Amino acid sequence: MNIGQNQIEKHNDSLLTAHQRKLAFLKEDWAHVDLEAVIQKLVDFQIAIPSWALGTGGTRFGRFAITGGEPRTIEEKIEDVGLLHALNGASGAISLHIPWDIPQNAATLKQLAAGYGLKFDAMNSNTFQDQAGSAHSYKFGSLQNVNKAIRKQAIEHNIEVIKHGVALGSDALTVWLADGSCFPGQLNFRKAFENTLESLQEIYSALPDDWKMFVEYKAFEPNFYSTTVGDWGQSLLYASKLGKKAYTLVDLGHHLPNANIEQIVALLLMEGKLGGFHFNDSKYGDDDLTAGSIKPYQLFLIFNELVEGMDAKGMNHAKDLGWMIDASHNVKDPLEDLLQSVEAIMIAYAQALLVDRKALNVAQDNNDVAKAQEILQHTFRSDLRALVAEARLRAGAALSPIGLYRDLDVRNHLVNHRGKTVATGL
Ligand code: PSV
Ligand code: MN
Ligand code: MN
Repeated sequence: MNIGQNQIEKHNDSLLTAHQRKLAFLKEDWAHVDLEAVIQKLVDFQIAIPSWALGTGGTRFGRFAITGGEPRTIEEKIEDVGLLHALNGASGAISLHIPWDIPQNAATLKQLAAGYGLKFDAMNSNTFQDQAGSAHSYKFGSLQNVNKAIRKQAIEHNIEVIKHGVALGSDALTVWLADGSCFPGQLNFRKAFENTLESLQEIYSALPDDWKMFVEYKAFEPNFYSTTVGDWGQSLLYASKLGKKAYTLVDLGHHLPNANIEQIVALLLMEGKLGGFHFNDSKYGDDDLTAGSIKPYQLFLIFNELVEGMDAKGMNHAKDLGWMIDASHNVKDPLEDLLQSVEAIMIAYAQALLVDRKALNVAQDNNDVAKAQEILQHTFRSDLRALVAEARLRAGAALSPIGLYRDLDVRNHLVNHRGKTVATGL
């Protein structure tokens, strides 16, 4: 299904007067700020959609698929991200997970994606599940495994993923390892680290010069005693030892409860070792809920550090880090959920762009704690949705992406076309 420009224009016309009223109010309220520059930054900002989030998620207790129409092939996954991008103008990339996705004809896929204005974002490898027909099992880890042949299989898989990525025009590999142990004594931590580092070094040496490697960390699950890339310190250690193409990837759901993620982000950025994000939200663990649905203030505080740190280093907000969603949805239409995540991320970014940074610096230098808090909460509590909507309007997208998605009955079109299919993946 394609959403036509005329359908978007008709939708926008019906909402334009109300939108302009809200925007005019914001322009008056923020007259002292260059709002045009802020809107342009919002237009430029793109958030990659993971191919595995386009189908209904589940838990180990079961999966309740939506009414159907889930993508059956990579082509249909690209089509879904194309729909999202047409609706919000901010989802201009897809992130693939191998072998959940098997990109057979890269040139055709590239062409298809380009037709929707999409690029291929970071490629993800999978050494956390055994695949049918593979020689070795990852039951006791992949890159850390005590068995060299198993490590080799995992290394080769990652190199294969890089090759797929090169053919598709991607420029990053995300390595997330389930490696770790479930019981004390199971693993020699030092040897596990050394094996993992050695394996990562082999993968790193297969990385093209203009590629990045993102080392994703996670505190727990599926291993529940130790994880071999368990926190940002361990990820940073691997990334530093690997070299300048290796970075830490922060998945918001991968921390122990109440971790100060914004501080982690600030320090990684300071060290030039922050690679990118997997956005999601959580109440308890790696819940993979809609970004901003539980802790929107945390999301804003993270973006506040990002804007501050990236500006201090003269970095390009849109290009210099990897922005990805990593979410799952057990009870919502995945496409609606993804639209909500992108909206929440854009709002947090807009809020961070509007923080009165000079005043904040002065408050910090004077130890004026109350003032510093006032400054942050002033933008956090400002309703900036019209700014984000204006960015969408200028990008040729919809003022209300979910509104248009529902008005056009997109899900039913997909069901009619694809049937009651359930996507592959988690
Ligand atoms: C692991 O929990 C993770 O966050 C990694 O990024 C995986 O690749 C992804 O989820 C798979 O769902
Ligand atoms: Mn992740
Ligand atoms: Mn995760």
